[in-house]
Amino acid sequence: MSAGPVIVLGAGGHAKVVIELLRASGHEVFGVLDADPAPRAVVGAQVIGDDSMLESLKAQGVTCAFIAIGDNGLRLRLGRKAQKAGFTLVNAISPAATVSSSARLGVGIAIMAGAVINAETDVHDLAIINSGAVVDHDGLICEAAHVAPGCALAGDVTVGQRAFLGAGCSVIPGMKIGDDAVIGAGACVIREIPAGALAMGVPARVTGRV
Ligand code: JB3
Repeated sequence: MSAGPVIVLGAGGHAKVVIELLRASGHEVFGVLDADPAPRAVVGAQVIGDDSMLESLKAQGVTCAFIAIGDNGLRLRLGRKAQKAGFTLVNAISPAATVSSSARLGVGIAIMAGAVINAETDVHDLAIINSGAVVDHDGLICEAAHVAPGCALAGDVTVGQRAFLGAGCSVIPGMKIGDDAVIGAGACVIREIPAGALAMGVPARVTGRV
């Protein structure tokens, strides 16, 4: 069910996926705002300007927005800026994703094709659960975290705000990954990862700070 036309912020690769998700889930995509306002199409949606256009869009009856930018910190800032400007953040959830009826979702969330969100998991605002990623029961994905394609999070895993789990990493039950942490692609997390840490490998070891 569409909540009204949606303005998409960001015109890169992530936006291509998100625009297709929004359309597939029944939303009308009004257009795209990008830091590079050059007129161009993004999977058929038109770049119409930059973020300075947000106010004028409201006057045109556009009151919904989606922040389609992969940089977690920037996505969070832009999401809160859009909300402060009076926009409602919608979710972009693939019809080919599996989301438990007991899962609790915030707003501005992207859940791609093949993703699985299991029972009683919380996904907070502006998070990304990317293609084929699994977040099992009782998980907590904090705001603006990004779980990249093919990740496998067992039960009761916490991923902190703005944290990034690289493609294909796995996390054993009960692990906590701190805010702003970065986990390398293919890593296997078997111990807690502190906030702001860079960890990689099998098993994942902290190799530095982000
Ligand atoms: O890993 C996967 C499957 N996807 C990645 C995604 C989650 O993140 C993807 O491979 C990329 O790593 C990244 O996608 P994204 O964010 O589309 O990357 P990029 O191609 O750099 O596009 C970012 C867009 O945001 C660019 O077009 C910038 O001009 C634009 N941008 C930067 N700052 C902004 C702003 N747009 C607006 N509206 N406002 C800004 O402040």
